[in-house]
Order: sequence, then structure tokens, then C-alpha cells
Amino acid sequence: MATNRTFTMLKPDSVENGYIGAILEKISAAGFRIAAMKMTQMTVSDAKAFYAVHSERPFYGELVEFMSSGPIVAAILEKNNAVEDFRVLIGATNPADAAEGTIRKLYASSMGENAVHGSDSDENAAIEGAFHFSGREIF
Ligand code: DAT
Ligand code: MG
Repeated sequence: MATNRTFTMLKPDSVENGYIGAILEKISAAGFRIAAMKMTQMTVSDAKAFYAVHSERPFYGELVEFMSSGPIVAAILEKNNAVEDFRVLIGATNPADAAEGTIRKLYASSMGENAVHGSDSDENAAIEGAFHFSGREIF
């Protein structure tokens, strides 16, 4: 069942490279409404917890280090079929495999530094949104 919200982070590479505005423009042009948004930085322990599902994967240490290395922009986005449509908009995990016009094709440099996060299910969208935002920050 598709619900109408997903969670995203513009990752440290996007912020560092000055792509916040361009990526938000793509998100807006694709019809997503911003329900919550902030610039923040995850600590190492935040990033470990956020990505706990990947803790057994060989890239976990690198992922945690990168995601806590600088500020991110976290947001909750609203649209019909939000989770699935946002995954299409961001493209494949590896930017080399991402379709033309997708955010990762346009703005990501590698598998590890791939510009944006997008939730992979409605359940995870709710968990991840709640990780970053209190009720008073969601509109
Ligand atoms: P996605 O972000 O497309 O949902 P994922 O959930 O499989 O991909 O992995 C989470 C993040 O971990 C991904 O955005 C970048 C990093 N990652 C995944 N596979 C990797 C790999 N083989 N090498 C380095 N980083 C990787
Ligand atoms: Mg994922």
C-alpha cells in the first residue's frame, strides 16, 4: 500500500558541492511538497543508528564516516506514491547506473558519495522521518 510521505537527506557531498538549491528545485519540480526540512549534522553514533540495517555490510564504516562528515539537509516529502516516485527521481545507488536526468546521475560522484538518500519503504520512511524530526517540526 502506497502512503504519501518519504524521507530524504541531501548528503554531505551535495551540501559541500553547493547543490542544495539545484536538488531542491528537482524535488519541487517533480511535485513533492516539503512537509519538514532542516540542515543538521549527524554524529558518528547518529549515523551508526540511522544505518544500523547495514551494520554487517563491508561498506558500513565508510558509510557512517561519510554521513557524519559534514552537514546534511534532512526533509520529509509528500506526494502520492512518494516512496516509489522518489526512488525513481533519485536513480540507482551507483550513479554510474543511474538513469539520465535522475538526481544521482546529475549530482553524485560515486557509489559511496551518492548525493541523496531516499527511503525504501513506507515503514522506513516513517522511522527515518521520526529519527530526524519531532512532531512540531512536521507540517
Ligand atoms: P540506497 O541509498 O540506494 O537505498 P542502500 O540502502 O543499498 O542504497 O545503501 C545505503 C548507502 O550505502 C548508499 O546510498 C551508499 C552506501 N553504499 C551502498 N552500497 C555500497 C557499496 N557497495 N560501496 C560503498 N558504499 C555503498
Ligand atoms: Mg537504502
